[in-house]
Amino acid sequence: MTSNRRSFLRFSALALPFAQATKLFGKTAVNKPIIVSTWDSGQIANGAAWPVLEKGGKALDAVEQAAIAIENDINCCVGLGGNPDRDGHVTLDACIMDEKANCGAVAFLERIKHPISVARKLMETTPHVFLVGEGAQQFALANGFKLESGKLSPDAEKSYKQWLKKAEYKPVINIEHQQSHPKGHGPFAPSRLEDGSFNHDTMGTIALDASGDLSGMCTTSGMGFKMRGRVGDSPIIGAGLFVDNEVGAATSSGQGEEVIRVCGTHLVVELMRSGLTPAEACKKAIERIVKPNPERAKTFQVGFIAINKQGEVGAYSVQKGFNYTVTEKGGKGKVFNAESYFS
Ligand code: SD4
Repeated sequence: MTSNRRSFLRFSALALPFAQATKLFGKTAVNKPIIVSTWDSGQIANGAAWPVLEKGGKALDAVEQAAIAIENDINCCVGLGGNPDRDGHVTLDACIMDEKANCGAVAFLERIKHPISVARKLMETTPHVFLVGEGAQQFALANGFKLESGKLSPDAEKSYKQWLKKAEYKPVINIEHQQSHPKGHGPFAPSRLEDGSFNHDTMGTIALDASGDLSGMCTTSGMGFKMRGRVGDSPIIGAGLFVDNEVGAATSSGQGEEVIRVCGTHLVVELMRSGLTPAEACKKAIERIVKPNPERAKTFQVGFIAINKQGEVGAYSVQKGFNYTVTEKGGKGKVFNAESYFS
């Protein structure tokens, strides 16, 4: 269910924190458990995670369940059903972080269905934080993850064929001439897809559990038709996801390069540490992204969502159209439109 914009504005996260902590007998009541995911497809993620939180389970387990559910779903932008890179391969990026600053990440991972669980395995069984490409795949196989076929989903295959035609990109053939091609190293991942929508729908989820602990995850197939080997913000701790159990958590979706440039989610959490509400922190971080080149910022989308230790939620994006799903008491996910820099 999508809330209409006007009714949302009355409860605008900027005017009033969405899940405002209430004062009870002089004490601030913490709004928990609560889970927030990017986009309205966050309904799928939150729906799978809520049973964990509802039973008093850990935020870490809840966010992993959120990721698994969306990685199982066939959609443009998460999991093996997502759009491929420009050479026709789906490559997955994901990361996870818990309340003790433990974290794990994988990037450029091929033919493994649940990158989030590989990231968690890495976090829990090795001293490392980040594995990429072939090494990440080897680690997954060594830990019992199955090697999938590598076949594109029917939707992704269709979109890829259309994109190939339009971009006039000839994968593999003559790849050695790419540098002298008029397009240089391009074509690059388009900001927008054929239907005009922005080229992303990454799933980021952050949760506060009944014990008051925070965790988060971010999982994506990255920008469709990206250059082979390109990695965005999603698997990078501090860019696509950051959790600090003393302060709050944040995650992002959108054009990853812009988030990496400002260490986006780390910035959001540090702004909350300095006293800003989640909504104010997301807004300030978006302003930092826009500021160096407001004209260029008109061409891309970035959205942040954040939660603090009180269970207050906020979001903000560069362009309108970014929404997010909040699930709390009662377990029914509600979708909200984020305020944006450009209207
Ligand atoms: C990236 N942030 O790779 C991701 C894009 C996205 O669905 O949102 N993908 O830059």
